[in-house]
Order: sequence, then structure tokens, then C-alpha cells
Amino acid sequence: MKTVRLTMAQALLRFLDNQYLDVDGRENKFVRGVFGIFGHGNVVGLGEALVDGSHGLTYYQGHNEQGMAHAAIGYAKQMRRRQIFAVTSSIGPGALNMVTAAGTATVNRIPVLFLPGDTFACRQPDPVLQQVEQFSDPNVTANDAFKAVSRYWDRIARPEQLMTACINAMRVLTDPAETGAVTLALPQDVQGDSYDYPEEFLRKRVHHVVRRAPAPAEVVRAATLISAKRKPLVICGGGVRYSGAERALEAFCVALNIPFAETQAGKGVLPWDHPLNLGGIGVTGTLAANTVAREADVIIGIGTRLGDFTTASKWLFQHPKVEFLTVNVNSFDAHKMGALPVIADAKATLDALTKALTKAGYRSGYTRQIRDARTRWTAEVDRLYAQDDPAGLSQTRCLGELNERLLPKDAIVIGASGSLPGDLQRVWRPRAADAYHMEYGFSCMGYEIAAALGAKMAAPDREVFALVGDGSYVMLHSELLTSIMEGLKINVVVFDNNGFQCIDNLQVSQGITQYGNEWRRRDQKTGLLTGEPVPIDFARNGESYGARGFAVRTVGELRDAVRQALRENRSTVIDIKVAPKSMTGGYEAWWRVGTAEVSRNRKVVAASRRQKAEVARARKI
Ligand SMILES: Cc1ncc(C[n+]2csc(CCOP(=O)(O)OP(=O)(O)O)c2C)c(N)n1
Ligand SMILES: [Mg+2]
Repeated sequence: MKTVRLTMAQALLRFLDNQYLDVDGRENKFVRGVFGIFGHGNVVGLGEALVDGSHGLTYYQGHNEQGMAHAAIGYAKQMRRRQIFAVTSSIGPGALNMVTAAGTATVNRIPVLFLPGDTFACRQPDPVLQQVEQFSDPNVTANDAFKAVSRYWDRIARPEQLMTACINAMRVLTDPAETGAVTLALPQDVQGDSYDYPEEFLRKRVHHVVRRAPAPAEVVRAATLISAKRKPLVICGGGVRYSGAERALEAFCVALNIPFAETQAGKGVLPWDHPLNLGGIGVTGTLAANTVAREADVIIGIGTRLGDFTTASKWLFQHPKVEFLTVNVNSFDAHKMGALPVIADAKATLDALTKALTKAGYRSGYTRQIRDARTRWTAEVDRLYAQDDPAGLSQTRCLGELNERLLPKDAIVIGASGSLPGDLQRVWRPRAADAYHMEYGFSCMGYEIAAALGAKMAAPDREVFALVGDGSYVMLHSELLTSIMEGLKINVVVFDNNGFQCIDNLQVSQGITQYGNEWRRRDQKTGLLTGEPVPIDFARNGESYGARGFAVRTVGELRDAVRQALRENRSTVIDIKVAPKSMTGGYEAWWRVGTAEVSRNRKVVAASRRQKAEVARARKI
């Protein structure tokens, strides 16, 4: 057996550089590069291997470990999981800064390879700087925190362990059902330890994404269930996009006259104006989707994890005989809500079901209901797009203005947290493929700007707009600097409503007195945060990094800013002061939250009773 003497870190990079993915006969390199922030836990090990240069991986300097990992997620998501980044950090705080992002990746089923440095395996310098020290178990390090948020986790305590760890890492990262964060913890001494690696380990490897076809019996069972129903509704999830099943979904819905509604990850798979598209479903759904869902007698979930926002905490589906059918490559998801599962690829299953049901002469019983629901909803969005607010610019008006200007450009919009995802799911009108990029599995503040950088790397010819609340901007915008350094232009649109306003809404809706969500100075009289609002100049903040800043207070200024931002070649920050309560409200939906059963505030108790009444109407499974 031919071998080559390499450090563990050198072998790891050579291995990563030689991984390829084959989807439907098209092959591409799987790992594009490495994002990193160096410290003593990785600069002399993995860092040395990166400098060494005998690999084709590009190194990108991140500026906050969570941010750079969010950029990696944004990249892989925009690439439909066909290409990924690895992310490397030092030990201790640098590593722990990535844990949240590992959660974001795993929840959203997005592949990212996490390579945190780890404390010395040899334990000679014990404790090393930044070692946490668990008194009862020296094997536990900060990196054990990744276990809860990784789909695969290993610690490379000896250089030869790297080989099986890498094979397993690729197995999970390239598997559409299992994918998410993969963590390989790299002790800082072992990174530099050398070993005679077999060339066999370092050769080119192609990982094939298999389209798992449904079993014939699964197709028969699914077709039989649908045939017995008159009012089916499809829920289109992110799995439809990852499977490349857009046309198959359209053919299925058109042939059988079945409408579809969209989850956040599935929105934009087909254009907003498709005659069978009812728009977003659930807590932040549209009136069209939610009213049709209420009366549907079979829910066909395709590539969806059926999160509570999609199902309105399992409350949405009120037909007395409603049944559930799920198509998912992931058996865990397919079994949710006691559904009849088809554990298979979306495209393959939709093709098979269209064939079986067309042959059986099936068509749904909808007549005018779909068109009427769409017409009413289109008029409502037009109203929201035109909405003025005496307190300033309305958020929905701004979204309308942005949509009108960005639609012809096929621009990508990115969102994740605050009130914007709800508004976007309801009112944004996407047309181009992969133009709507929403992280709503974790709804992690601090995703938007970093992910915009990742999306720009994935689609360098497209304009990318991060739509972000003031809260999320303040929490994490470090990768704005990366965008400037790399000359990768992103546009950041800050919706400044002076605080954590969607949580303020939630608090007030449950009868609680406003407390701790608006950004106000501490009031010396009350001792509470009820003083003057704290104004922030986000345009100047962006300019201080080298971005072009725009201060927007009027519709005219917004139009000007977007026009100029589209002409710019450096990153931009558009600072819009929006009226705090100008986001959309609910449309025939409900969301379960934990409420106080007893309180001195009668409104709280009343809200808790209302919650209980709705819980009684929600499904138990
Ligand atoms: C990392 C993280 N911390 C906390 C939350 C809970 N949370 C959800 S939205 C929100 C407020 C967001 O404020 P902002 O970005 O200004 O958006 P707005 O609601 O004002 O539109 C908070 C604190 C979260 N989703 N993510
Ligand atoms: Mg805000």
C-alpha cells in the first residue's frame, strides 16, 4: 500500500479537496473552501496546512465564528446543498461561538462541516489557555456542546482516526435525509501529528445522491388515499427545492387540480402568481392558504418538517375527516402527525403519483374556490403594499416598493428573524428560481447579513438583499466587513423600528404590559426601560465599514436608495425608519405559546384561557 506522510490537518485538507458530489449525473467539487478565525487552537495545525497550499480550497477570513458559519449555511442553502464550506475555529470561546450556527444548520438540514480546535489530547499542558475543565470528566471539553446540534460528531484523538471520521462526515453531509452540521473536533496537538496516510484515503471520491424511488405499494397507498378525497392541499416544503421537483410539483397540481401552499423553505419554488399557488401557510400564512387548509380533507406534505409555524401548532386543519400524507426522504419527518408516509424523493414520488392518479381519472372537487381565494389575497397584498402609516413608513409599503424594484432583477432576498419573515412569507412575490432565501427553522437572529455573503458567493451575478431588523443587525453584522474585504457586494436593508418589536407584539397579545422589548433608556423615575427611545444611525454604521449608506425616511428616499444601491459595486446599508406597528397581523391562524395560568393581571389570565380553548381545537398527534 502506498502511503504519504502528512500531518492530520494536511491529510484532512487533501481529503476535503478530493470530494465530489454527483446529482443526476452532474458532478461538482463538494467542498468549496474554508472559513476561519485563527487562534492558538488552530493556527499552527490546520492553519499551517492551509498556508501550505497543496490543496485547491480557498480560505476566507471570518469576523465572528457564528457569522462565518452562517455564511457557510447561506452558501450551501443557496447552492441547494450541492457544495459546502468547512469552518474552522480555535478552542474554547471560538469553538463555542459556532455552536449556535451548528444548530441553525442542523435544524434547516443544511450541510456544514465544523472543525473546532480542541484541547490537547496528550494533556501535558493541562489546562491549556481557554480549557473549560470539567472536574468530573477530563474527556468532556467545550466541543461536547456541539453534540446536541450535530448530525455527526467525532473527536480525532489520534491521526489515524481521521480516516473513518472523514468517511462518516461525507456520508452524513451528502445524504439528503441525514444532512446538517457535522463536527470533527480537532485537538490542537493532533492537528500537527503526522501519520503515513494511505493514498487510497486521499484519492478522488464521488458521492452519489440517490433519488430514492417510492416502493410500488407506497404509491398505491398514497393514490388510494388521495382518490378518496375531494379537497386535497399540498404543502410545498424545502425538500421540493432540494429535490429539483418544481416541474414535477406543477405537473401534479395542474393535472389533478390540486392547490399548493408554501412553507418558508418551500416558498418561491413556483412563482407567486401560479394559478394554484395559495402562498405561505400557517402562523405567518396567507388568508388564501389558511382558509383552504381549514377545509382540506387531505394534507399532502412534500419535503416539509411540519414545524409549528407551518401547521399553526397543529391547529390549522379542521376538516373532521382530514388525513395526512407525507412525502419525505427522511423517515423521521415522514412519520410526523401520524401521516401515511412515503419515504422517497419528492420528484420521483410526484411523477409516480401524477401517473397513477391521472390513469385513475382523478381530479379534485375544487371549482372556483382556489381562484376566489387567490383573488381576495392578491387584493389584500395590493392593499398592504399601498399602506401608509401616520407614524412613518409602513413595513409592508417598504416591502412592496422593494418587491417592485427587485423582481425584474431576479434579486435574492434573505431573511431569518423578527417580524420580517412573517411579512415576507405573506406578501413577498418571488418569481425567479432561488430568489427567496429564508432561514426559519431556527429563526436565528444574526443570520441574514452573513448568509447574504454566502448567497453572493453562490450566485455572484445576482443582487443579494439581506432584509434585517434593527435587533438582528445589532446582534451580528460582522460579516459585512468580510463582504468589503472580499469585494463581494451585498445589500443590507435595515428595518429600524426601535427594538424587538415582534416579541413586543407577542407580549402585548398575551395581555402582558409592554416590558423589555423596545429600545429605550432606563427611566430614573420608574426604574424601568421606559425612557426615551435610543436612535441608531445604521447608514453611518455601514459607512464606517466602507459600505455605502443610505438614510431612508420617505418612500421617495427608498426608491432613490434602491436605484443607487443597484448601481453600486460595493456593499450597501439602507437604513429605513419604519413605524413600529406596521407589520402584518395574523390571517386565520393561531400559535401556541406558554402562558401564565395565574397572574395579578386579569388580561393575562384571560389570554391564557383563550389559549387553552384553542389548544382544545388543535390536533394531539
Ligand atoms: C439569536 C436569537 N435570539 C433571540 C431570538 C428571539 N427573537 C426573535 S425575534 C426577536 C426580535 C427581533 O428584533 P428585530 O430584529 O429588530 O426585528 P423586529 O421584530 O423588530 O421586526 C427576538 C429577540 C432569536 N430568534 N434569535
Ligand atoms: Mg426591530
